[in-house]
Amino acid sequence: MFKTLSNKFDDIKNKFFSSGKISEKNIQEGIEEIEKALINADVNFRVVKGLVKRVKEKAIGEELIKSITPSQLFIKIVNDELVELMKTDEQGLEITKDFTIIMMVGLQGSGKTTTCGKLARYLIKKGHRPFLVGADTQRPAAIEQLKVLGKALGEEISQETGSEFEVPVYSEPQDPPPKICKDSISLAKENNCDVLILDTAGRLHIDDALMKELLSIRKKTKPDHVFFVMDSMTGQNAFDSAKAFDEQINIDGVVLTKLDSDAKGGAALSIKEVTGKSIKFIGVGEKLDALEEFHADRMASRILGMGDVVSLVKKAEEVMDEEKAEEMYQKMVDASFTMHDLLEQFQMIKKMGNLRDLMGMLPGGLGVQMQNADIDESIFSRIEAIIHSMTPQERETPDMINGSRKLRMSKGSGTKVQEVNQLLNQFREMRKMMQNMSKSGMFGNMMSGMGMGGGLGDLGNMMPGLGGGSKQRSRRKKKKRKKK
Ligand SMILES: Nc1nc2c(ncn2[C@@H]2O[C@H](COP(=O)(O)OP(=O)(O)O)[C@@H](O)[C@H]2O)c(=O)[nH]1
Ligand SMILES: [Mg+2]
Repeated sequence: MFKTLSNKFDDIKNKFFSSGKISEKNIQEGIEEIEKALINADVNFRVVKGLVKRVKEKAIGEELIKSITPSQLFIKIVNDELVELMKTDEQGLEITKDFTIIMMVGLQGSGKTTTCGKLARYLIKKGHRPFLVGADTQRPAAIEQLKVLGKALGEEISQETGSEFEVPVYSEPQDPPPKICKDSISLAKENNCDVLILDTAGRLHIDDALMKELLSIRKKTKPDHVFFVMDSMTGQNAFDSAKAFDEQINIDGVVLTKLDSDAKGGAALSIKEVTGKSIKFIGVGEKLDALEEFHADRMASRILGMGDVVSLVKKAEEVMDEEKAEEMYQKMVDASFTMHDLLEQFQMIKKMGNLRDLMGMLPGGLGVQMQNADIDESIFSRIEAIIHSMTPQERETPDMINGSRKLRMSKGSGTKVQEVNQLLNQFREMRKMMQNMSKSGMFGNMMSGMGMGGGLGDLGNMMPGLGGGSKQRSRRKKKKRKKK
């Protein structure tokens, strides 16, 4: 995501703004480079002009505050402008009514059907019961696709909660789409669902028949939200379709898909300015969990190559319950963290999904580096196997593990003795680090600590859960303080 831009911004930062000093000439040249970078990344021309002008005014006009380095200030100015460009009033989707109707529209292949499934998952996680409606009778496969998504989602949730969960998918391919949608309202209510998600047909180009159909669906169902699903890779044409859809059926937000495969990122920066509509969600993969609420500030720091620490923390929080986090935190502070806890951490990380994606969110070059560095995911299973081959006592006090015990573990886990050694060494190092950190009160910096791969060894880089925990704790502490 945004490889072109973030690489370029990295170059610019190094070339012009790496030293503490900054001159008007630096600024001028840096800004010109930024302008080129944005144009190359397919950011709308008008948007680039506006941004460059504002950055220039601010950079030249601004008192370069002494407390931070001028170059940091410059980066901050650019960052703030990027945020301003993409800023939205509200993030994600807050359901406030007893019954809510969401309608998805967009060109064929933009990702409507997939997004319906993802959105259903997002809403279930927030405690809602979605009802999916296949109103794309143009392509019979589209209804089947929606059914497959609904079934997979139902299975995922059932497995997670241990009780039967179903995501109803309704369609009646013989009926006209507006009737299907209209009929689905009472069906959804009968099924005790509180959110209706309408998956409509798309075309390769805007056409009158489609617009008529969509308008009729809109009239018959009076949706609370109409989301335009837009493929981020389609470039400038996508804006014209967004505008056309808006003029004819009135959209109130955009879901920008396929950002995972869009190296340029121009669309994310231009949509708001060009169409006046905010991005609500972004699609970052084909799977059901690959949907994120859109946050302008996080997106800006991704683009500037500062990683996306906040997203990572959130993801960690999602899989880690608060009590567990508290417990882990205490253990780290007392340095009573054991191999057993490490195993639990691993299981949590696994739940967070693909390691490579997670690495991409780490700040600085490191994340990208790790992402490119062919992460061997099997290392998790091997470490787990080693820990499993330990006795409970050994897990509690790894220091007792001697040569013959190591040999037994390596045999039991099917790994090399070197690997056992490596794990024990890294674990020791990590514990030492935790002790030092808790002594110096540095736990707040744990998240950035994840970036310090060198010190923590591979383990450090694999333990985002820990950072999530300490962050959560400090936030809760703040809340408590507020109450007092
Ligand atoms: N990589 C990636 N692929 C996506 C994303 N969203 C959708 N797709 C893929 O894009 C293709 C078209 O999606 P679909 O939902 O059928 O589009 P529709 O015609 O608008 O309903 C499918 O192959 C999806 O798997 C995304 O965020 N990332
Ligand atoms: Mg579809």
